Amino acid sequence: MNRENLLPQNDIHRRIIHLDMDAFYASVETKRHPEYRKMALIVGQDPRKNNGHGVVATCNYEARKYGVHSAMAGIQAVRLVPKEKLVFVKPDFATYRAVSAKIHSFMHEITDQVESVALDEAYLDVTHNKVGQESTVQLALDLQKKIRREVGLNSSFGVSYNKFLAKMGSEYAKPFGRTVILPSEAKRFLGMQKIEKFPGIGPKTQEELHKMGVYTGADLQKVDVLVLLKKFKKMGYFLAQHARGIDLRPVITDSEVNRKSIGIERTYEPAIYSRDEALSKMRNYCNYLETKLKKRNFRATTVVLKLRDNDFVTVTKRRKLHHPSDDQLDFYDVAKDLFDSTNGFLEKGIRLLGVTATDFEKENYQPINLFDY
Ligand code: TTP
Ligand code: MG
Ligand code: MG
Repeated sequence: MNRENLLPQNDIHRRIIHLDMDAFYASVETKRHPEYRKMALIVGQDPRKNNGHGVVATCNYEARKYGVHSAMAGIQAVRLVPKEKLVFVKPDFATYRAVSAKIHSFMHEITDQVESVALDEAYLDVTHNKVGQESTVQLALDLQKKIRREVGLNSSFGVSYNKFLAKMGSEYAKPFGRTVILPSEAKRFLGMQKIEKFPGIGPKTQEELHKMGVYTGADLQKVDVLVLLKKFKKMGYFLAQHARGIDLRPVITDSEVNRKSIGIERTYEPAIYSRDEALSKMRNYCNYLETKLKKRNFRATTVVLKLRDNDFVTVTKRRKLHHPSDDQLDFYDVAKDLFDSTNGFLEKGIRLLGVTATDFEKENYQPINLFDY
């Protein structure tokens, strides 16, 4: 068996931008207080005025030179930075939210396929965009320029064919970074990265990987998929994909979050004539659906299969699950049964294939899941 078959097929046809503001809160504060421009500015309570309490929310790049970083105890920052260079500013979330809203409005001028990850960061799927710009890089540059012009702040972006690579890209050349990772360059780019830079690899996994002699993406690329699966279970599955530049997670728009069903469909040209090929696509879809549902803490009770043949004959078939689920295997079992209960599609050729999970039941507790990232 070719072990690469364990992994989903790569999709290199999307155009994704990840944009992240540089030292976001700190930059907003520097703009408001230009007199602090040359200082090491920390956003957070000043521990010297607060009985030693306080945490660094973020700091400017001047402070980072001294080793200060987000989530560090404020008191430690006081030890690291010379007194005359250090300034603390209390966070002002109302302003950060307002600036964030403005930045988002610029993004929505380009596309509504915007997924906010935090106040200062979002993914944009610009495969189809409102401005009809062919060049993704130009779109990203224009957005970066507009943010700088209109709100006076710097950002960094990554451009690639999936979220994982776009995010790696925006981190890569911070601050004021502009990184483009083409499909042909992905493997080499990832090979160069330390595994600490891979989003989703926590300190424990890093340690385990180091024990296996894995320090870089190139090392990770050499580890057999089965070894990763056995050792890290589901996380290993994602590690193997990421090392190869595979990430099928869609951009989930903020409005979609409230939608009542989640589905994915694709058209095929040439059409699909093989059952195995159709089932393999469906397996990828179900994997997608699981990720999307888990992210929102939803479980579906119904699966819908959609097929269209070369004569544009379309059917949708739906079936209830035995129990509410967010498990791709449950979706796949039902989708496969539904598929096998149709007639004539493979002979005619399938030009559209889709699977939807619907009739949600929201879990009222949030299980801690290491694989949600
Ligand atoms: P980040 O984008 O992680 O950091 P940043 O924008 O300050 O710096 P960078 O140039 O490296 O992107 O986080 C965005 C904002 O979220 C940050 O300005 C402050 C806030 N934040 C916290 O409050 N606590 C944290 O632990 C982190 C990481 C961020
Ligand atoms: Mg940032
Ligand atoms: Mg961020």
